[in-house]
Amino acid sequence: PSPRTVLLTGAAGGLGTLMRELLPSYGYTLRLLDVAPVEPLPGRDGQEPAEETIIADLADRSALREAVRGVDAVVHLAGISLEASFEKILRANIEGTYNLYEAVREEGVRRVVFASSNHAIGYTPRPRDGDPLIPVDTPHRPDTFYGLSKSFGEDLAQLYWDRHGIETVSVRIGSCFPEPTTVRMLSVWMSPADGARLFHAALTAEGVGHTVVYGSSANTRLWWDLSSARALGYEPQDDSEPYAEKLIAEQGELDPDNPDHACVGGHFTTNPPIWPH
Ligand code: NAI
Ligand code: 15L
Repeated sequence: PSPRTVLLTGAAGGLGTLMRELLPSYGYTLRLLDVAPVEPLPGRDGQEPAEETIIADLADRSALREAVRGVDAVVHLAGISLEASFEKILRANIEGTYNLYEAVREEGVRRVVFASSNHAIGYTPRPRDGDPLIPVDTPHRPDTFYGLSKSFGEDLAQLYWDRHGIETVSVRIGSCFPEPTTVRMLSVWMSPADGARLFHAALTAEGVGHTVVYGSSANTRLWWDLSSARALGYEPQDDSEPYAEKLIAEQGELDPDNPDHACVGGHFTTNPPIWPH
């Protein structure tokens, strides 16, 4: 049976807020978890019952057990989403994801959708004209401690499948924001609507074991191979190309001699943005 009740971790964040808006139309009832306050969605104040919300840190294992109790699946977005000290990444992303999988195992939840990132393979050279798309089994080449934590999360998911039979789709998300704002994002952008399509496919496809997919729209300038995502039933509907002319006029084409533009991870490989908290 397809999952109906889904725990959405990281619900107060950017992607969490977008998925909170979009996933219910696929028939899911969401339970929300974040360490930060989860605000009412704009325009919905008092109009309908708010989703069940749990304010808890991923370090709190008893809160995680309660949060996953009775859900059909987890969409795991919570964590540090930029570069930070190893100690911070260790606590939130590495131990935090381990704590979540332990709660999932203990409570018998069958499936997780894990928000991995392109930064798990960030030092992979970006394809130039005529190069093949980057395959999903390309080796991990994390560009930051942040990217390293996503490599860890993918391996953890593999372990929990092989040892405990817990299914995961690890989605190496490119950039999921309302619109692409850089020339790099023309290649890696995932529209929020395609993000919801992909998460829905990842929640409902049968027999996924541990499957790794790239998360992006059907961009004309795509860098990676979406075939494992399409095999789940994902049919992206969007393409960043309508934004290309304006962005290239403002920023120029990606410069082959600029190290910021050499690899998939972009400026994460040279000067990563730091988590502000
Ligand atoms: P975000 O930074 O806006 O949201 C992350 C949320 O996780 C925040 O609300 C934060 O309070 C929560 N969080 C952080 N540490 C926590 C902890 N210890 N316990 C409980 N909650 C905690 O990030 P965004 O953009 O929404 O990304 C969501 C997820 O998707 C992250 O795991 C990120 O690494 C991943 N991702 C996002 C991409 C994007 O384009 N938005 C690209 C690739 C990966
Ligand atoms: C990520 O993993 C970040 O969480 C997100 O904020 C973006 O920077 C994205 O990668 C990207 O590569 O654009």
